[in-house]
Amino acid sequence: MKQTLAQIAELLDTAASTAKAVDQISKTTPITLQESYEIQALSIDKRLGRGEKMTGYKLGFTSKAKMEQMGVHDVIWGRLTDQMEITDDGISVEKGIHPRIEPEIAFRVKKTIDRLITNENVLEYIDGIAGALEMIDSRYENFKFSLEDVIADNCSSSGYLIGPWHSADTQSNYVAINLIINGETVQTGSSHAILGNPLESIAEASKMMVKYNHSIPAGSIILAGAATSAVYLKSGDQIEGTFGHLGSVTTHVK
Ligand code: OOG
Ligand code: MG
Repeated sequence: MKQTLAQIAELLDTAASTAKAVDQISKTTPITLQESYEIQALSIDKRLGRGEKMTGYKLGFTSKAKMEQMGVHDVIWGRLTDQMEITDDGISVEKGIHPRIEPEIAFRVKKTIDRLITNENVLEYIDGIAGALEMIDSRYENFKFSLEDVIADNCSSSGYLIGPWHSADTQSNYVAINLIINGETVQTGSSHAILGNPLESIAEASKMMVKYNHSIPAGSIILAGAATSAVYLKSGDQIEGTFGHLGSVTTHVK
Protein backbone atom coordinates (compact mmCIF):
# COMPACT_ATOMS: atom_id res chain seq x y z
CA MET A 1 0.00 0.00 0.00
CA LYS A 2 1.27 3.47 -0.89
CA GLN A 3 1.82 5.66 2.16
CA THR A 4 2.09 9.41 2.72
CA LEU A 5 5.38 10.93 3.87
CA ALA A 6 3.88 11.59 7.32
CA GLN A 7 2.75 7.95 7.60
CA ILE A 8 6.23 6.73 6.69
CA ALA A 9 7.79 9.07 9.28
CA GLU A 10 5.41 7.70 11.90
CA LEU A 11 6.16 4.11 10.91
CA LEU A 12 9.94 4.63 11.20
CA ASP A 13 9.64 6.54 14.46
CA THR A 14 7.55 3.72 15.95
CA ALA A 15 9.99 1.10 14.63
CA ALA A 16 12.80 2.90 16.47
CA SER A 17 10.93 3.41 19.73
CA THR A 18 9.55 -0.14 19.88
CA ALA A 19 12.70 -1.80 18.46
CA LYS A 20 10.70 -3.65 15.78
CA ALA A 21 12.05 -3.83 12.24
CA VAL A 22 9.89 -2.81 9.27
CA ASP A 23 10.00 -3.61 5.54
CA GLN A 24 11.98 -1.31 3.28
CA ILE A 25 9.79 1.63 2.23
CA SER A 26 11.10 1.49 -1.34
CA LYS A 27 9.51 -1.97 -1.78
CA THR A 28 6.00 -0.53 -1.63
CA THR A 29 6.28 3.25 -2.00
CA PRO A 30 8.76 4.79 -4.44
CA ILE A 31 10.21 7.92 -2.81
CA THR A 32 12.51 10.57 -4.27
CA LEU A 33 15.71 11.79 -2.63
CA GLN A 34 13.98 15.05 -1.70
CA GLU A 35 11.06 13.13 -0.15
CA SER A 36 13.41 10.90 1.84
CA TYR A 37 14.90 14.01 3.53
CA GLU A 38 11.35 15.30 4.15
CA ILE A 39 10.47 12.03 5.90
CA GLN A 40 13.66 12.30 7.99
CA ALA A 41 12.69 15.87 9.03
CA LEU A 42 9.14 14.74 9.90
CA SER A 43 10.43 11.87 12.04
CA ILE A 44 12.84 14.20 13.86
CA ASP A 45 9.93 16.60 14.50
CA LYS A 46 8.28 13.74 16.41
CA ARG A 47 11.35 13.37 18.62
CA LEU A 48 11.56 17.12 19.18
CA GLY A 49 7.84 17.08 20.02
CA ARG A 50 8.65 14.61 22.81
CA GLY A 51 11.21 17.04 24.23
CA GLU A 52 14.42 15.83 22.58
CA LYS A 53 16.92 18.53 21.58
CA MET A 54 19.02 18.65 18.42
CA THR A 55 22.73 18.20 19.19
CA GLY A 56 24.24 17.74 15.77
CA TYR A 57 24.49 16.10 12.40
CA LYS A 58 26.20 13.11 10.87
CA LEU A 59 27.47 12.19 7.48
CA GLY A 60 27.29 8.69 6.12
CA PHE A 61 29.09 6.77 3.37
CA THR A 62 32.13 9.04 3.32
CA SER A 63 34.55 6.07 3.13
CA LYS A 64 34.91 3.17 0.72
CA ALA A 65 34.70 0.65 3.61
CA LYS A 66 31.20 1.90 4.55
CA MET A 67 29.98 2.20 0.96
CA GLU A 68 31.02 -1.35 0.25
CA GLN A 69 29.66 -2.81 3.49
CA MET A 70 26.20 -1.31 2.89
CA GLY A 71 26.05 -1.09 -0.92
CA VAL A 72 25.25 2.64 -0.93
CA HIS A 73 27.70 4.93 -2.71
CA ASP A 74 26.34 8.45 -2.11
CA VAL A 75 27.13 10.68 0.85
CA ILE A 76 24.09 11.15 3.11
CA TRP A 77 23.36 13.29 6.17
CA GLY A 78 21.23 12.77 9.24
CA ARG A 79 20.36 14.40 12.53
CA LEU A 80 21.49 13.70 16.11
CA THR A 81 19.56 14.47 19.31
CA ASP A 82 20.49 14.55 22.99
CA GLN A 83 18.54 11.34 23.60
CA MET A 84 21.04 9.50 21.37
CA GLU A 85 24.00 10.41 23.55
CA ILE A 86 25.43 7.22 25.12
CA THR A 87 25.74 7.69 28.88
CA ASP A 88 28.05 6.06 31.46
CA ASP A 89 25.33 3.39 31.80
CA GLY A 90 26.43 2.03 28.43
CA ILE A 91 24.28 0.55 25.68
CA SER A 92 21.35 -1.82 26.08
CA VAL A 93 20.92 -4.01 23.01
CA GLU A 94 17.25 -4.72 23.78
CA LYS A 95 16.45 -1.08 23.11
CA GLY A 96 17.67 -1.55 19.56
CA ILE A 97 16.78 -3.87 16.67
CA HIS A 98 20.24 -5.01 15.51
CA PRO A 99 22.63 -2.29 16.71
CA ARG A 100 26.14 -1.95 15.32
CA ILE A 101 29.06 0.20 16.44
CA GLU A 102 31.62 2.12 14.38
CA PRO A 103 34.48 4.48 15.22
CA GLU A 104 34.11 8.06 13.98
CA ILE A 105 35.85 11.44 13.92
CA ALA A 106 33.72 14.28 15.37
CA PHE A 107 33.93 18.03 14.83
CA ARG A 108 32.33 20.83 16.84
CA VAL A 109 30.86 23.77 14.93
CA LYS A 110 31.99 27.28 15.89
CA LYS A 111 30.12 29.32 13.29
CA THR A 112 26.77 28.41 11.71
CA ILE A 113 27.29 26.43 8.50
CA ASP A 114 24.95 27.98 5.96
CA ARG A 115 27.20 28.46 2.91
CA LEU A 116 29.83 26.57 0.96
CA ILE A 117 33.03 25.94 2.91
CA THR A 118 36.38 25.07 1.35
CA ASN A 119 39.67 23.68 2.70
CA GLU A 120 40.92 27.24 3.01
CA ASN A 121 38.26 28.54 5.40
CA VAL A 122 37.13 25.35 7.19
CA LEU A 123 38.96 26.28 10.42
CA GLU A 124 36.76 29.39 10.75
CA TYR A 125 33.80 27.05 11.19
CA ILE A 126 35.00 24.50 13.73
CA ASP A 127 36.49 24.76 17.19
CA GLY A 128 37.06 21.16 18.16
CA ILE A 129 38.05 17.69 16.92
CA ALA A 130 37.54 14.40 18.77
CA GLY A 131 37.44 10.65 18.35
CA ALA A 132 33.92 9.21 18.74
CA LEU A 133 31.83 6.06 18.59
CA GLU A 134 28.59 5.86 16.66
CA MET A 135 25.90 3.26 17.23
CA ILE A 136 23.77 2.66 14.15
CA ASP A 137 20.59 0.59 14.08
CA SER A 138 18.68 0.36 10.83
CA ARG A 139 14.96 0.18 11.33
CA TYR A 140 14.74 -2.10 8.25
CA GLU A 141 14.73 -5.89 8.27
CA ASN A 142 18.21 -7.40 7.92
CA PHE A 143 19.89 -3.95 7.92
CA LYS A 144 19.10 -3.73 4.15
CA PHE A 145 18.09 -0.50 2.45
CA SER A 146 18.20 1.69 -0.65
CA LEU A 147 19.70 5.19 -0.60
CA GLU A 148 16.24 6.74 -0.08
CA ASP A 149 15.27 4.17 2.59
CA VAL A 150 18.31 4.91 4.75
CA ILE A 151 17.93 8.70 4.48
CA ALA A 152 14.26 8.46 5.48
CA ASP A 153 15.40 6.35 8.46
CA ASN A 154 17.66 9.20 9.63
CA CYS A 155 20.71 7.36 8.30
CA SER A 156 20.34 4.56 10.89
CA SER A 157 21.25 7.04 13.69
CA SER A 158 20.84 5.53 17.12
CA GLY A 159 23.61 6.63 19.50
CA TYR A 160 26.91 8.41 19.79
CA LEU A 161 29.69 9.04 22.29
CA ILE A 162 32.32 11.76 21.85
CA GLY A 163 35.86 11.46 23.26
CA PRO A 164 38.07 14.27 24.58
CA TRP A 165 37.94 17.45 22.50
CA HIS A 166 41.11 18.90 20.94
CA SER A 167 41.61 22.30 19.34
CA ALA A 168 40.47 22.67 15.74
CA ASP A 169 44.02 22.90 14.38
CA THR A 170 44.95 19.48 15.81
CA GLN A 171 45.86 17.13 12.98
CA SER A 172 42.81 15.08 12.00
CA ASN A 173 44.09 13.44 8.83
CA TYR A 174 46.05 10.15 8.84
CA VAL A 175 44.89 9.35 12.38
CA ALA A 176 45.06 5.58 13.00
CA ILE A 177 41.62 4.29 14.01
CA ASN A 178 41.00 0.99 15.79
CA LEU A 179 37.81 -0.59 17.05
CA ILE A 180 38.58 -3.00 19.88
CA ILE A 181 35.87 -5.29 21.26
CA ASN A 182 36.59 -7.41 24.33
CA GLY A 183 40.31 -6.75 23.89
CA GLU A 184 40.37 -7.87 20.27
CA THR A 185 41.02 -5.39 17.44
CA VAL A 186 38.09 -5.99 15.09
CA GLN A 187 38.46 -3.02 12.70
CA THR A 188 41.44 -0.89 11.73
CA GLY A 189 41.57 2.12 9.47
CA SER A 190 42.83 5.65 8.99
CA SER A 191 40.93 8.92 9.10
CA HIS A 192 42.41 9.48 5.63
CA ALA A 193 39.78 7.00 4.36
CA ILE A 194 37.13 9.64 5.13
CA LEU A 195 36.96 11.61 1.87
CA GLY A 196 40.79 11.71 1.75
CA ASN A 197 40.74 14.06 4.77
CA PRO A 198 38.04 14.14 7.47
CA LEU A 199 37.98 17.96 7.28
CA GLU A 200 36.48 17.42 3.82
CA SER A 201 33.36 16.20 5.63
CA ILE A 202 32.75 19.78 6.77
CA ALA A 203 32.98 21.01 3.17
CA GLU A 204 30.68 18.15 2.18
CA ALA A 205 28.20 18.99 4.95
CA SER A 206 28.19 22.61 3.74
CA LYS A 207 27.34 21.45 0.20
CA MET A 208 24.44 19.42 1.59
CA MET A 209 23.18 22.40 3.61
CA VAL A 210 23.17 24.63 0.53
CA LYS A 211 21.50 21.93 -1.57
CA TYR A 212 18.77 21.18 0.99
CA ASN A 213 18.33 24.78 2.19
CA HIS A 214 19.25 23.91 5.77
CA SER A 215 21.96 25.10 8.15
CA ILE A 216 24.04 23.61 10.97
CA PRO A 217 24.02 25.90 14.02
CA ALA A 218 27.09 26.86 16.04
CA GLY A 219 27.62 24.42 18.93
CA SER A 220 26.50 21.39 16.88
CA ILE A 221 28.62 18.30 16.58
CA ILE A 222 29.25 16.70 13.20
CA LEU A 223 30.21 13.04 12.81
CA ALA A 224 32.35 12.73 9.69
CA GLY A 225 31.30 9.16 8.82
CA ALA A 226 33.06 5.93 9.70
CA ALA A 227 36.39 4.98 8.15
CA THR A 228 35.79 1.26 8.75
CA SER A 229 32.91 -1.21 8.58
CA ALA A 230 30.47 -1.33 11.51
CA VAL A 231 30.31 -4.34 13.86
CA TYR A 232 27.24 -5.91 15.53
CA LEU A 233 26.97 -5.46 19.29
CA LYS A 234 26.16 -8.18 21.81
CA SER A 235 25.46 -8.19 25.53
CA GLY A 236 28.53 -7.87 27.69
CA ASP A 237 30.77 -6.33 24.99
CA GLN A 238 33.48 -3.93 26.16
CA ILE A 239 34.04 -1.43 23.38
CA GLU A 240 36.97 0.85 22.73
CA GLY A 241 37.72 3.14 19.82
CA THR A 242 41.32 4.40 19.63
CA PHE A 243 42.29 7.44 17.61
CA GLY A 244 46.07 7.97 17.92
CA HIS A 245 46.88 11.38 19.44
CA LEU A 246 43.12 12.13 19.73
CA GLY A 247 42.86 9.51 22.47
CA SER A 248 40.25 6.81 23.01
CA VAL A 249 36.54 6.38 23.71
CA THR A 250 35.10 3.48 25.67
CA THR A 251 31.65 2.13 26.50
CA HIS A 252 30.06 -1.23 27.22
CA VAL A 253 26.97 -3.19 26.32
CA LYS A 254 24.84 -4.19 29.29
C1 OOG B 1 23.99 4.08 7.47
C2 OOG B 1 24.76 5.11 8.20
C3 OOG B 1 26.13 5.38 7.60
C4 OOG B 1 28.51 6.11 8.25
O1 OOG B 1 29.29 6.43 9.16
O2 OOG B 1 28.88 5.92 7.09
C5 OOG B 1 27.07 5.92 8.62
C6 OOG B 1 24.33 2.66 7.86
O3 OOG B 1 25.46 2.23 7.68
O4 OOG B 1 23.41 1.97 8.33
O5 OOG B 1 26.74 6.21 9.74
MG1 MG C 1 28.44 6.55 11.08
